[in-house]
Amino acid sequence: MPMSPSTPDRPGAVIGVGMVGHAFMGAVHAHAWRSVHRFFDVPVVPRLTVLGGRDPERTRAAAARQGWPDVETDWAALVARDDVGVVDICTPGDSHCEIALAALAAGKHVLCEKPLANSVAEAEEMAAAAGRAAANGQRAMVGFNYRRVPAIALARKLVADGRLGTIRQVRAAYLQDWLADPATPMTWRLRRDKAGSGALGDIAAHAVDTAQFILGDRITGVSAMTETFVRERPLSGEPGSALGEVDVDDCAVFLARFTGGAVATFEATRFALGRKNALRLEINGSRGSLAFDFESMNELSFYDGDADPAEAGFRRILVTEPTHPYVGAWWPPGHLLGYEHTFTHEIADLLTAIGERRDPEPSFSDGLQVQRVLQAVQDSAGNGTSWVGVPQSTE
Ligand code: SOE
Repeated sequence: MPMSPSTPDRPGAVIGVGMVGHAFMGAVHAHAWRSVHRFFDVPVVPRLTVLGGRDPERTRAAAARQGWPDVETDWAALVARDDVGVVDICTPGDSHCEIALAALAAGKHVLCEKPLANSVAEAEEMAAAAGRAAANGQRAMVGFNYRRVPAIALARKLVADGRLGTIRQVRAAYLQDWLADPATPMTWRLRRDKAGSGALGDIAAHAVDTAQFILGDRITGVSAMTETFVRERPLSGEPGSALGEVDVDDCAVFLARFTGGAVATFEATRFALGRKNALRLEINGSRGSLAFDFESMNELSFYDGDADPAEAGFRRILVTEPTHPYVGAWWPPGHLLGYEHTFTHEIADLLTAIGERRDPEPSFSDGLQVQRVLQAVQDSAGNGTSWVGVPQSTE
């Protein structure tokens, strides 16, 4: 039976999920929607209802693989369906705003992949629409999944508990290498009209959200540099393919300040040969330090500055105890989690917020704030690294 988005907390409530987009992000989201209620005690059980995609054949094939009973080739038809209570947007950034606004207008809850939009103006519209829809019991969340790595959630707790003292410095880097070869063909991620920006929106956005999440603080300004190393790429993998222009950044490097006084460096690149998905953070406070690398995502290194200097040193915490964030729902200690679990956690948190009738985090307002940081980076890079303030939201 179709469920109204505003009445999700009946015992045994079921909510229909309509997902738009079925490539890498769609596949990992579908995995999470399929399994979340089998591990987490969520107040609303998701029912995979319909998959949206433009190409009928490819969408039907993806639906069969991912477990969707129905498909729509027009996202507007998917959003309008009565049996859809939550719309999950896994498309390139150029369609996030349009789909999210339509879904909110149709009374649905929304989960939208990151970055929230391709521009601050779009993100503002989305945050405003989500704010209005909240009064109708609708929830909107942006998918910054790395917040849901247990080690990252533990890092936030250690900072909040004061174990690091006053935070002074942050070193954040998101390093990948899948574009290092100039022969790698064009993709939508290398087109400004589709993706908004390059490494900046794709992966620096994660580093910004994750650092702000751990510190419980926001960036106030940046000084930035971006570079495009390979300005033309083959349009396809075929020999002799024509070349297309790359009009986004290949790497972004910037300094930042936080409202609480911490200073930070950020680096995002898809040219760091040998680094596959290394989201790295090192945080130094007056009482201790933390270090994390997603390529060893089940570990967090902690240096306790209060320890006897004779015995002090970075201590590797294996974040697999049932008392660690999210871990109790999974396997016994030492039985490691992976990338896909972060999405299951994200969706468990969204369903919990829906059931508890409160705004989920990160909200569309949080997504807008990250978008403002990305814009400040672009403005600064365009002005020869000048300092650019990040407007602080009043929402
Ligand atoms: C590609 O760089 C990508 O898939 C990002 O788009 C994701 O957000 C990140 O989690 C992994 O890398």
